[in-house]
Amino acid sequence: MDLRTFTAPTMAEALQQAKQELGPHAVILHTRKYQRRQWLGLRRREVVEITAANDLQVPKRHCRQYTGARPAAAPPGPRIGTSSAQQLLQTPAASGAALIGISQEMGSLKHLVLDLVKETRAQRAPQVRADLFEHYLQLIQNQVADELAEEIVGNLQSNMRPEHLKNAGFVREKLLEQMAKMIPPSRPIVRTKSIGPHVVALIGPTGVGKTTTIAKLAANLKLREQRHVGLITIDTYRIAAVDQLKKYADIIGSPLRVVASPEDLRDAIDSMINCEFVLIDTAGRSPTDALKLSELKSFLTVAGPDEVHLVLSTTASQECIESAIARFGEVRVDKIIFTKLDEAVHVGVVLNVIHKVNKSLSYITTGQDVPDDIEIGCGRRLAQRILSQQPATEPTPAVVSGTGTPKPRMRVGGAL
Ligand SMILES: Nc1nc2c(ncn2[C@@H]2O[C@H](COP(=O)(O)OP(=O)(O)OP(=O)(O)O)[C@@H](O)[C@H]2O)c(=O)[nH]1
Ligand SMILES: [Mg+2]
Repeated sequence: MDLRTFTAPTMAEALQQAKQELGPHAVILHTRKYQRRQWLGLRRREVVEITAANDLQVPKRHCRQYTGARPAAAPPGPRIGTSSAQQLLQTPAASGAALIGISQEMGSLKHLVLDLVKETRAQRAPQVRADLFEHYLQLIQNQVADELAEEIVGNLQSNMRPEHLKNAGFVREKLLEQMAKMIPPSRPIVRTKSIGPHVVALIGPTGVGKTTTIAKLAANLKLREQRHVGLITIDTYRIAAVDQLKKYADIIGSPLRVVASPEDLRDAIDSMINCEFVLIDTAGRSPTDALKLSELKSFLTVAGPDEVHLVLSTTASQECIESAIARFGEVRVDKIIFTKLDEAVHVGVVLNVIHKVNKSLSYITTGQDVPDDIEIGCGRRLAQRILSQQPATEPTPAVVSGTGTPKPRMRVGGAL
């Protein structure tokens, strides 16, 4: 075997040399690019190096499908000169080198695009000071709406002395404050009456986490705050839906009533007169299904709940979320619960929506674990999530405004 190394300014020239010297049956074993110093080391030039050999059998790589039969003997690998340069690039070493090249190109393209985005953004937001631009960009990258990000950073600019803008920790703190101010104060469930249950209904699109959130709320109220909690479901469309809540009710030790008509709902609430809280689960409705929404409205009119929380998933687009708020708003929406923050790539959308519709954020949910993955919708913690896109670092407030001692973790979600 004749093994040789060829160097040239380009891959094509190096291949040409290899072909000339080793003949048409040469096989490429390795390729690399490096910088060669010239002019007493002051200048550098890129050089392509190919290691090739003649008279070498390289098994061809090909996709194998399992047929039960032994694979046939591999045919010899491609050779220089037998066909085009494309064939040369199909050898393992050449395709490896090509992949490295492509990934380097992708890396530099990514930087280029990022620089371009920054430049475009800077042009579109000339009022944002250069030393606050990174913060502005961070908000935008976490899907905080452009105008909101400008407002937040603008407030920061006008409320801070220029010498403080260089103190990153201080700026971050002020940024958190500004963002938290954009969110109406959170309003978790609080019972104000002394007789009869405080009735809370959860409504919202399909699959957003209504039933799971009811279970989290009920478990926290019952097990951590020792409150009497009753559960009602009007989701009779699917047997599985009733089963799901029944399992939670059994584990928590709360009564459950399943109702099929608005009149039954009133009876069910009246039968729970000894409960301090009654939580009503509803079937998921498409915001475009006018009939089901009007049916939901009749249930709520009869039930007259103290609070109606609209449950929305953070994983949906802002457009879908806004359309859901508009449609469910026709039924009744007092507060909003955002679910699945653990799955959201960017949580800026929560800030945009809550600020826009000016409803209070009662809770956020952060996973499937009942009862742990729920928090009061605190503006500051939401702001922390947006700035870090990581779990917030400050202690979690009690789920309901009470002061119950936390009970050991209970996992029932996975069992269903
Ligand atoms: N990752 C994550 N999953 C969640 C969260 N909350 C609920 N889920 C999951 O979302 C799925 C749907 O939850 P459900 O509680 O059944 O949703 P729903 O709104 O009651 O659904 P319908 O009654 O069919 O409208 C389940 O797999 C839950 O475990 C959350 O905060 N994070
Ligand atoms: Mg449900």
